[in-house]
Amino acid sequence: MHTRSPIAATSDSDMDAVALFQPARIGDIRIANRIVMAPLTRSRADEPMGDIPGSAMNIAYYRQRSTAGLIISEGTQVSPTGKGYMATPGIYSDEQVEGWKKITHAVHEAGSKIVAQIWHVGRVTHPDLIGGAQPVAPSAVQPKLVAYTRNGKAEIPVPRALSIAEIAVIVEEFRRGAANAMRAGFDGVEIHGANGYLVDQFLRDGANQRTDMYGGSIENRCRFALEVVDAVVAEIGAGRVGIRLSPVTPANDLQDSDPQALFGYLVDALNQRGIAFIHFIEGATGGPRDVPGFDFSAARQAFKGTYIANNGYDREMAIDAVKAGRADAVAFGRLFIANPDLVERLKSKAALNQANPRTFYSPGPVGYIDYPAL
Ligand code: 8OZ
Repeated sequence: MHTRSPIAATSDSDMDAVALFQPARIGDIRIANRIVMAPLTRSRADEPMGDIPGSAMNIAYYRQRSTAGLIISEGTQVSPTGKGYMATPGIYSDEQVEGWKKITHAVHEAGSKIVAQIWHVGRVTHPDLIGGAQPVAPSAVQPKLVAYTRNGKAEIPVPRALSIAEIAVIVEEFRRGAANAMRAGFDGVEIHGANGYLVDQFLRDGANQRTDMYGGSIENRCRFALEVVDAVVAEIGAGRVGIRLSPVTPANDLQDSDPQALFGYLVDALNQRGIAFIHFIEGATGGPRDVPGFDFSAARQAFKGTYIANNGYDREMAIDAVKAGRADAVAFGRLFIANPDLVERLKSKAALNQANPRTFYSPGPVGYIDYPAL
């Protein structure tokens, strides 16, 4: 007799029955499986021409990975001063939109979906990366970080605190980034609210020492994030908007005194806005998962939209998380760098290529489009 128990469904013979490999819907976006390619900075845009994506190599890279149910693009800055690394692509100029069009077209042709990660680094940059300007932030609090620029390694300076008028301009830049993303053929956007960049700098009290309506109370520290969300939602609709959050990561020298209260409030506020997804980095970005301070399963229960889980997942963890309902989808970063056909490899339990960190941010095709498929 042939029965289909959940146990049998996880055996290699019947992978299509495993929830991780089944179709789903993220807001208004239909996805072919619940495997998500995480946003990955690769520093291979055309910097001299104006941080433009869409070279043949960029197109090949995304096309190769288009069996993911959803691709989240590398972080794409919403303005020239929102840039924190060499050769990251922007989404503020018409030339950048034209470049992104080639990528979204290739991804759609291959049957996948792609959202743009819209990004402003705030204080995590250096004047050499932003035309000589002083980096901006909620408050003049210097992170202990170095930047890599054309002139080598350099200490990141003290940022300048944004005025209220300047904050409104940046909210509009995010709105324009979302509008440009739709013009470029993306299926939606992910607001980069994680890893110590500008949105996160407003959220967490390690960087936000403001005494106006954007600082102090949790409500005030969430104001910028929610203004960005509201502007983007007004522009493209809540069903195509997500946000990435990292409540407990120490990445980019940012901390908070009470992540549970802060991000608990934020999740409730995002719920009210009906956005499509929250993409949670569970733990320290690219590091340990068991960092105290925030209850991810409570957030999963509280949030009505799609919960995308990320950070250190392997095949078994991902299958189990989706099967048990701890996540709706799972995002993989490093595994997608090294395995263009990750979905097929996870289905067939094939061996995985290992990513080479030395080529994560190096120019050129090596370590970018030359990882072998099965
Ligand atoms: C690694 C290198 C450069 C950027 C992030 C966008 O931490 C990044 C990033 C990661 O979210």
